[in-house]
Amino acid sequence: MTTIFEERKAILTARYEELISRRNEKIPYGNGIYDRYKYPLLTAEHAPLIWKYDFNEESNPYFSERLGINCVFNPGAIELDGKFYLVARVEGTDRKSFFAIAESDNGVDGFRFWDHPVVLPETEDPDINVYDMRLVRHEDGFIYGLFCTERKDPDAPKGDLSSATAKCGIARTKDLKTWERLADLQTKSPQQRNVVLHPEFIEGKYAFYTRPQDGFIDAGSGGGIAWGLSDSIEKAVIDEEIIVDERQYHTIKEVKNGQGPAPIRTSEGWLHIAHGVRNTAAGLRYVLYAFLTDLNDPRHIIYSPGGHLIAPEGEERIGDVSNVVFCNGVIARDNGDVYIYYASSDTRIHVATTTVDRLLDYVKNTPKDPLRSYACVQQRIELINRNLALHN
Ligand code: M1P
Repeated sequence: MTTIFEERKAILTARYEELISRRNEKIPYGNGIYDRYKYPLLTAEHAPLIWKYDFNEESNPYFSERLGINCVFNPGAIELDGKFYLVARVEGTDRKSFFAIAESDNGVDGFRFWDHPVVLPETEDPDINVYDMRLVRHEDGFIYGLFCTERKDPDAPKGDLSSATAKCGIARTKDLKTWERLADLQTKSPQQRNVVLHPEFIEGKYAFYTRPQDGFIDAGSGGGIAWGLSDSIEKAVIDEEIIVDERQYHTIKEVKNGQGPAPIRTSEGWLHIAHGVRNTAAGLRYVLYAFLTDLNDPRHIIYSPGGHLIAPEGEERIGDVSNVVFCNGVIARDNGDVYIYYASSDTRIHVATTTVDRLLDYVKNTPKDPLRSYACVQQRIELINRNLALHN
């Protein structure tokens, strides 16, 4: 007679394999800028069963979950030897996040997690939570992972169990398997999230995109995406942060913004993907946007299209933190193909595919945000009139 353990194990294993081997489908008739796909690439269901279940029938006769996974989101991304790797933020049902690597041959489906999550060494001041790793292959020869390290605020009044501090943690690797932890980034700003390492030295120094913020959630007086240089990466210190991309009233980035992955080097400039946040009666809304900076001076914006590049759509709009898309991973291949890995509503991971040429066309030819309704109408009328003139 088949036991409950055997039956459940067989069914769940078969369902898992079916999910992992499901082919993805490009959704036809996109917006011309990028293509979306039918299925998310990674969800909590993609976590290997050996992460969650005790496979010993004696200690787990009902084949019950022992260590649940809540969601899988906000991945860093890198291509190594022709394979696509995501370092996903995996959140257990205990609310703690950790990093885990999933790999795929084609970047749009077949992502399978490695057996073991990343073992990220701690500093002397242990992280309580780590998340949102940006992977960067730096010209110094290392692959760096910059991430948010969160700890309880030591100055919080007694009884306040929510106040936290966010800093940028730094680790490096050559193979994604063994990680060396370096000192957390030091800046003058009280808190940092969304810190990204620029892939090249600038003036012989390590260059960082930062996001100064006054509090854990609020950017407060932090003006937007900033930039700073450090002599060292082992003990990185930024003395001065200058604003690269400012937050603005009544735009998609009124409340906050943050650099996404490290920018892509193109013949016409550094291509950036970032997130912008506005407030609504239903809470914060996170969208992605793009801009181009000068090849020789990556802190100087040369094209800044108005509006969002990607906003949450359909099921993407719903999840643990609804109405959010967030991107901290992109892969730009030598042939010009670009894979934008984004997460929706802090719950699951998707991909949008495009090319460097299409993105350059987008950033160069999409009008800037004119910042006023009247000016927006003028902008649209110009487009309409140019189109009508073509038919007369
Ligand atoms: O919940 C939405 C996002 O919130 C934070 O981003 P930001 O610092 O820009 O507000 C991050 O915690 C991110 O992980 C999360 O997806």
